[in-house]
Amino acid sequence: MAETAHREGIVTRSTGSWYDVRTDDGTTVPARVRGKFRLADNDVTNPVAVGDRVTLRMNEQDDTGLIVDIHERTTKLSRRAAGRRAGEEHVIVANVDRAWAVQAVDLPRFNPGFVDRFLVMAEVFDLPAGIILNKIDLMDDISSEHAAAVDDFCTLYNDLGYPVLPTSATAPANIDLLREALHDEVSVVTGPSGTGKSSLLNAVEDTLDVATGAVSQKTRKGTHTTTYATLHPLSFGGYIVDTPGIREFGLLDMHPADLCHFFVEFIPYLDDCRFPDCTHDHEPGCAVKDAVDAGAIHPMRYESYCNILYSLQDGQEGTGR
Ligand SMILES: Nc1nc2c(ncn2[C@@H]2O[C@H](COP(=O)(O)OP(=O)(O)O)[C@@H](O)[C@H]2O)c(=O)[nH]1
Ligand SMILES: [Mg+2]
Ligand SMILES: [Zn+2]
Repeated sequence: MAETAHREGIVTRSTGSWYDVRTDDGTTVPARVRGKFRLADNDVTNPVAVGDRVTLRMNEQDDTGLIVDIHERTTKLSRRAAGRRAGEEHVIVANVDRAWAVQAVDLPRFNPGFVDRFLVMAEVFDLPAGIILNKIDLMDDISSEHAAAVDDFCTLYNDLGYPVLPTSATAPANIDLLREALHDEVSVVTGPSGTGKSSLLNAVEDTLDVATGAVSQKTRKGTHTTTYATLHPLSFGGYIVDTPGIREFGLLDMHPADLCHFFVEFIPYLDDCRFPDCTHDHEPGCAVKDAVDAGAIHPMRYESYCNILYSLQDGQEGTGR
C-alpha cells in the first residue's frame, strides 16, 4: 500500500466539525479532527482552533484531510464558554502574532479608554499589541489643542512599548508601512466602528472582505456565542483575523486585584504601596498614585485603570459572555 501523504497547514476556518486548512502551497483542504483530540482535553471546548498549525493526513480519494497533529501554540485568545459547557475554555484564535487597535485622529476622536481596555486584553494573553492611528489627513483640520493631544497620545503609547502607526486610508498615507507591519504575521485588527478599519484593509488589499472589529450589540449579548473567527490570507503573506466577538474576550473573569499587573508601567511600583492589598484607588501610601503625581505615570492611564477597576468591582466586565 502506498505511503499516506501528510501535509501541513494553518486552520483558517471552523464550522464545528469541519475545518478549512490552508496548506503551505496555498490550497485549502477541508479537514476533520481525529477523535482523540476531541477527548484529550476536557477543559477546552475546541481542541483545534482557528490559527492552529496542524499536520494533515490526506485522503487521496476525496482530497480531504484528517488532522493528526496540532503544533504547539505560541499564543491564544480565549474566553470562557457559555451554555452547556459554561466555564470551560473556548479558544477563539491561536498563534496571533500581534493585535492592533484602530483609532482615528477625529470622527470619531481617539479614545484612550478603549485603547487601555484593549491593551489590558493584550497583556492578559501576552500578545504584542500596537495602535493604528488612522485619519491623520484630518490633522490639518483640527485645533492646535486637539493636535497636541494627538501627539501626546502617540508619545504615551510609543513610550510604553506599544507602537503607534499613523495612517490615512483615504489620503492615503503609510499604507506601505501598514502592509509591512502585517506582512507574514497573524494580525488581529479591531477598533470602534467608523475609525476606518474596512477602508484601511481595502487599501492594504482590495480583495479583502473583512467585517472585523466593533461587535454589534446583538452579537455580544446573544446567547449563541458560537461565533467563529476566520483567518483571511494576505496576498503578500500573513493573515488578518476576523472575529465577530473581539470585545467579548476582553477582561473575562479577572479579579480586580490582578488588573494593575496588566498596566505595564505600574509594575515597578506595585511592591512599594503601604498596604499589600492596595487597589491603588483610595489607599494612603500608594506608590502608584505617587508615581502619577510625580509624572511617571500618565494621568490618562491612571484614569483608565480606575474606570476598569470599578467596572470589575461592579461585575460589569465580561458581560459579553
Ligand atoms: N478623512 C478620512 N476618512 C477616512 C479615513 N479612513 C476611513 N475614512 C472614512 O471613515 C468612514 C468609516 O470608514 P470605515 O472604513 O467604514 O470604518 P470602520 O467602521 O472602522 O470599518 C468612511 O466614511 C470612510 O470613508 C481616513 O484615513 N481619513
Ligand atoms: Mg467596517
Ligand atoms: Zn497602591
